[in-house]
Amino acid sequence: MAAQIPITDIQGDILDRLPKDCEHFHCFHIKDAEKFKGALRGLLAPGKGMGSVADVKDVRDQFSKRDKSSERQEHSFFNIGFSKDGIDALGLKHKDLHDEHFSKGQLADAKALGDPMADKDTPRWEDEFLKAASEGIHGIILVAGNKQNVTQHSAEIREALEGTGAASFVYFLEGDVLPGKLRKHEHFGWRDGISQPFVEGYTTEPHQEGQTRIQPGVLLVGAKGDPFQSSRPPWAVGGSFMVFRKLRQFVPEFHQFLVDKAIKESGGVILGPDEQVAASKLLGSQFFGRWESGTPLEIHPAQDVPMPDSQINSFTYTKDNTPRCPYGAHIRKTNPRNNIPINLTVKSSIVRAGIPYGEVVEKDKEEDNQKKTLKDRGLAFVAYQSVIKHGFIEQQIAWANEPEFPPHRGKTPPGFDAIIGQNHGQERQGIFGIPLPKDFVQPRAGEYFFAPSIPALRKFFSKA
Ligand code: N7H
Repeated sequence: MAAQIPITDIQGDILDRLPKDCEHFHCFHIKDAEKFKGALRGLLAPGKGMGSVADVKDVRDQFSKRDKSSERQEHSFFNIGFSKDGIDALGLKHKDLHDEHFSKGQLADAKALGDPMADKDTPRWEDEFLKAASEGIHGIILVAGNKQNVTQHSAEIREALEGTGAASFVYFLEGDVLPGKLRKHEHFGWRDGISQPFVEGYTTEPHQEGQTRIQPGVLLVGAKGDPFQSSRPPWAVGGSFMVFRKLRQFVPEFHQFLVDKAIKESGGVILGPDEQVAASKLLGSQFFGRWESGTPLEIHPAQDVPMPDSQINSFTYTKDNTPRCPYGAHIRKTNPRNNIPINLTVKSSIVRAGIPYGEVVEKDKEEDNQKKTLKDRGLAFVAYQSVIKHGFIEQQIAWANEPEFPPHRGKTPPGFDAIIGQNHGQERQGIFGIPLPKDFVQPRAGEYFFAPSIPALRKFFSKA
């Protein structure tokens, strides 16, 4: 039996997410493989900020012990992943990973993912990213932590790679946690990043009843539970596939849609302003399966009763004709828990490590008044898994985009996932058969990367 991969060897974003107030995503193109390997070896030296799972744990332990009145501790870590072309550019063979989606790349998958298309082969992604993709995206560097440190750390890393002629930087995205009361929430206003799988041998917080319990090989290539454990090349062991997607959110339109719908669903009864807010919040929460505070509808279906984090993930689904949490709610679609045989839920689990990007919609300012998105904002979505087909692809195509999923009781099918379900930009039905006139989330960029273990980065991806 393979020994457990030590936490000092695994890149930190994969299991427990790099601690982040701010995160820079730098996509790069390798110009000179030998120079790149030399520069990367330098970046892997102690003190240069490569963050392992062990480093993340230390920072989190310090956070929890610190005097709450003091400033947040300054830190910054970086992690790195390679695309199929990047792996080949360094003299390894991406085909040895035996991952069909990684070998295709995300651009080629966009149509099957349901993305709106500009023509038969090209998704309606942003020009800047499509241009970078045509030049060749070989990898991504994530720099995460406290904003000031991230800015400085990013500049040092860019200098080490660009200044030496090893690589050029072809695409950049900055994510920032939302300010003030919206911290821990995403742009629609709902709390995010609550539910992650419980990883045997790694997760240190107590297991919550109902939380999906997985073997490490669902996330880590070559670890116990990886379905292709025996056929992975040595340079891949301890790594993970990272799905990166820039998902634009249409916030004023989403909120207006909820208000309009709530008024319509009231059956002609005139609602006062407070009732409108309450009705639209209920409907929005039914779309997510959680209230804005994160409380699951399965536990509190009628009102938002904030719960401690230690209990917020502790539930399974009842399979009734009139369920407490709609079958088509985002969290029931993407983690159906006991709604399907548990081995299937386990197999398709992912760790999500995204961060919002763009400014919040300000109340009573232009976008809020016009109920129209004028600025680019959304989620820099990041997910880790050992087999892309089992994780992200299953969740997006077979679950979110499949109106009959999950198995349900009652006459109305679950519908498309109202948050991320896609039908090439065409109208589709969400929960309760409600027609969704617009995609409130639209993909703008994306690629698949492989984030190797830290020893593999030293031995196979870099040299002195
Ligand atoms: Fe989703 N959101 O911030 O509004 N997501 N998600 N997601 N998502 C979840 O449980 C959101 C996206 C999953 O274990 C919550 O942490 C937004 C994609 C999974 O019970 C909220 C976008 C995929 C879960 C959001 C987006 C997933 C989950 C509830 C796009 C996969 C855990 C908080 C802009 C293909 C479910 C929480 C569980 C939860 C939001 C995208 C997957 C609020 C805005 C593309 C597995």
